[in-house]
Order: sequence, then C-alpha cells, then structure tokens
Amino acid sequence: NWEYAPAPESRAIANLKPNYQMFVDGQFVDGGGEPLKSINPATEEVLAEVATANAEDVDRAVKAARRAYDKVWGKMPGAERAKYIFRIARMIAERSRELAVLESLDNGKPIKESRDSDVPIAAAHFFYHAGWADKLDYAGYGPDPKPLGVAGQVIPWNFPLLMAAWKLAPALACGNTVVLKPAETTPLTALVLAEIIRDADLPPGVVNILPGAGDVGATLTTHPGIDKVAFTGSTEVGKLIQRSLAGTGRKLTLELGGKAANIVFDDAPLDQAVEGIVNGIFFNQGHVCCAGSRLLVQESVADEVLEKLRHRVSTLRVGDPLDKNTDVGAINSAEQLAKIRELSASGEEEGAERWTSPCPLPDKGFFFAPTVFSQVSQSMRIAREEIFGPVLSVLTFRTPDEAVAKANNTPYGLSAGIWTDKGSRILWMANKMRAGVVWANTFNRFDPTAPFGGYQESGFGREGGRAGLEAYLDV
Ligand code: TXE
Repeated sequence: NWEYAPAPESRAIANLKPNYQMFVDGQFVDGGGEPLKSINPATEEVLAEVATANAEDVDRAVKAARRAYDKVWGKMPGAERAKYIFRIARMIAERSRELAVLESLDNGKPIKESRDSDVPIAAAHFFYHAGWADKLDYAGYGPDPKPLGVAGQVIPWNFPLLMAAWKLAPALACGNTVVLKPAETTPLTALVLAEIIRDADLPPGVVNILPGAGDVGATLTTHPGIDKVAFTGSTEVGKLIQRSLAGTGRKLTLELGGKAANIVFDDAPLDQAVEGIVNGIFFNQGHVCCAGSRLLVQESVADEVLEKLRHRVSTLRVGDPLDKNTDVGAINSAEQLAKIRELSASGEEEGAERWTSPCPLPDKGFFFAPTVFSQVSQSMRIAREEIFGPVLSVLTFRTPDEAVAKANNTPYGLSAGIWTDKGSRILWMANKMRAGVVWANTFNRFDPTAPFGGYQESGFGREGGRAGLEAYLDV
C-alpha cells in the first residue's frame, strides 16, 4: 500500500478557492443553509466550503427564473439565445484544463476521463444545442414550438459538469430558464459553470445554481413555481419525485439507475470485446448509470473471455486521479464505498466466485479494487441490483434467445451492449432488447446528437438529439 497526495500545483490549475457561493439572479451569494464541505475522495481532505440553499433561497431563485423567463429569455429570438449558448460552449473549452482538474479533485475520476470525456462532451452539448435554438421549427413538433417556462433540475455526482450540461443546454436552447441543484458531494464544477454563465453575460436569473442536499432538491422539485422537473439520480429518489408531482400536471423527465447487459457472442473479436467489457464497467469507477455491469458471455467462449478479462483487469492502474496513467480513480464517497462493499459481500455469501485485481491501493481515500464475479446466477443481488462501482457480474448463455431473456430480466432498461461479427444478429438483438441505448461492438459512447434515456425503472424522457428537445417544449 502507498500514500497518495495530490501535486500542490493541481489546486492552482483547478483555481480552487476555499469558499464557493451559490448563484442566484446573476449574483454569487451566501446561502441560508448550513455550508457543506466538499471533500477530495482520493485523500479524504476538505477541498472547499460551499454555500447551500434553504427554502427561501429556492423561492428566490425560482422567482428570479420566472422574471427572467417572462421578461427576457422566453421571448428572445432563438438566434439571440444561440449566441449566448455558443459562448458558454466556447468558454467551457477555453477553461477545459481547469475544469478537468477540478472535476477529478472533487469527484475522484481519472484525469484522462475528465479531460477526454466529461469536459469535451459538456462543451459539445452546448455547441450542439446552440445550433438548435433558432431551428426549433424543424424539430418536428409543429411550427414555432413554445418553451415550458421554469425548469427545476436535480443532478447526481457521477458526471457533475456533464450532467449540468445535459440538463442546461437543451433547456436554454428551447427558451426555458433554470434552477439547478448539483449533488452535495460534487458541487464545484457546476459553480465554475455558473461563473462561465455570468461571464457569458446571460441575463440575470436565466440560470440559477443552488447547492444543497436532498432536502433542497425536494423543495425545488415541488416548488409551485416550477413548470418542468428533470432529475438524474437513484431510482428510489426518482420514484419519490414522481409521487410528489402526481396530480400537479407538471412535466417530468427521469433518468435513473440501470443494470446493463454487455453480451458477448462466440463470433465476436474477443480482444476488442474485452476492451469493451473493461470500459463498460471500470470507466468512471463504474459510477455510470449505463455501466455494463452484467457480462453475458456465450458459454463456448466463457473460459477464454474470463481469462483474457482477468489478465487485462490486472493491468489497470488504480489510484491518483490526477495521474494521466490512472485507469480507475477514487470512489466518490464513503457511503458509496460502503454500498459497493456490502453488495460485493452479498455476492460471496450467495455463492458467486470473487476475483479481485491484485493492484495496490492507496492507504487513504475511498478506493475499491476492480472486482469480477463469476458463477453468478440471475437471482443473486449482484445480478439484480445496481452496484454503481467497479464490480462486474459474469453470467453465461447458450443461444441468442437466452441472451435476450437474461438481458431483459431486470426492472431497469437503460442500455445494453452486443459483441458479434454478425450484423443481422445485432439488428435482431437490438430490436428485442428493452433498453434505451444499444451499443454494438462498442460501449459507453456518448454524443449530443444521440438521444439517451431509459425504459421501465430506468426512467422516461430522452436527453440529447432531436428527441431530447421534446422534454423542454410545449409540443
Ligand atoms: O443518489 P440520489 P445517491 C444510484 C446509484 C447509487 C445510488 C445512491 O446506484 O449508489 O443511486 O446514490 C438529490 N428530492 N445513482 O444517494 O440520492 C441529491 O441531493 C429531490 C444512479 O447519491 O438519488 C442529488 O443531487 N432530490 C444515478 C441527486 O438527487 C433529491 C446517479 C441524486 O442523489 C432527493 C446517482 C429528494 N427527495 C446515483 N433526495 C444515475 N442514474 O446515474 C436526494 N436528492
């Protein structure tokens, strides 16, 4: 074991400040709630103290968003809105290094992921949606579609900046104003985004960003001044929100948990598939709603795939999120680490075979070694519940029909992966799969032009692509 400390210059690159305020009506202000401490999950040290909102702050922010909607943003020509959104996109790109380092400090994810995925895809979302702002007539929902009004948005901690971009960009492009609550363990990049939004000269109140815990989220999503709620997070909280909005007639989109099947047929290029399996479950420490957390491998190649997989996983470097060579960073919080440990223990208790990567882990910080369970049956908790960590459950199948049945044997339905050399099988499988996204011979590919979202308990509504605009328009 070893001790890890982030390089001192990383704080300077991230422009880390000791205190962060919240963003309401165009101003950075203190909040009425108890300030929260955002910690570096790789060292367990406090990174910064962050203002949080109370109920009055939420009310003030919703009113500011309403004024901004009525007076400016809701009636602004799309071409004008587009200029602001393009500006935000460019400014994210300009500050990408700072944002990537800050994201890795606050979230624990490897810098190569925040640098190559989170930040560029966040900028891409603003670029893409800026392009829609003056073309909504062509979105396919009839001429001159109207925005909904004020959106209340709550996001999770696994992709803090990217989730903020997924939520804000379409809302703004369609002419809505927003009050957004980032997750309590990862508020920092959303507050830098607030700075960018201020510096891009967005009219005050168009975007408001209020850190806080679940109680602030509940106050926001049930506030009577909100016209539309968008939530990404746990299925449990998604259901609570859905119940709390019943009968209000308010629009809601939910992007919740998943338990995706990554299906490998015996005719697949196996080395490539192994890379896809590794990416599918160990990307972002497995804190991914669409993670390929169930590997379904055809029986005839199961032993070969498992052997290749263990060999490959043994080479993954776990540790310092700011090291460019790190593959798996820190688990985001002590709570999440406890959940991963508990579910992994249940896998052993229920009789699955546990294999753990021999990689050395740092002494301090929330780390969990990449883990692969074989001999998994469908009834085990590790095959049914979302672990949201670097833990893969391996099951086998013989026929394509059996693969489909097992893949669909889940209350979720966010994503799936298929690895095969047969194009016809890809199309056949994709049609049978109850999953919002089906990847073929790749995994975890994201693009703002492609709609993303779930079936069943993974939620409803789509984000990205033309379909994603519907969530923010009166269609
Ligand atoms: O999620 P929560 P948690 C899954 C994953 C993880 C589990 C728990 O399996 O282990 O959920 O994570 C806000 N009204 N996912 O507890 O609580 C909260 O402050 C309104 C999958 O972190 O759902 C945060 O901003 N908002 C998922 C956000 O909801 C409330 C991503 C998400 O937190 C609220 C995250 C309430 N009553 C976790 N209670 C995915 N789909 O990607 C909490 N919040």
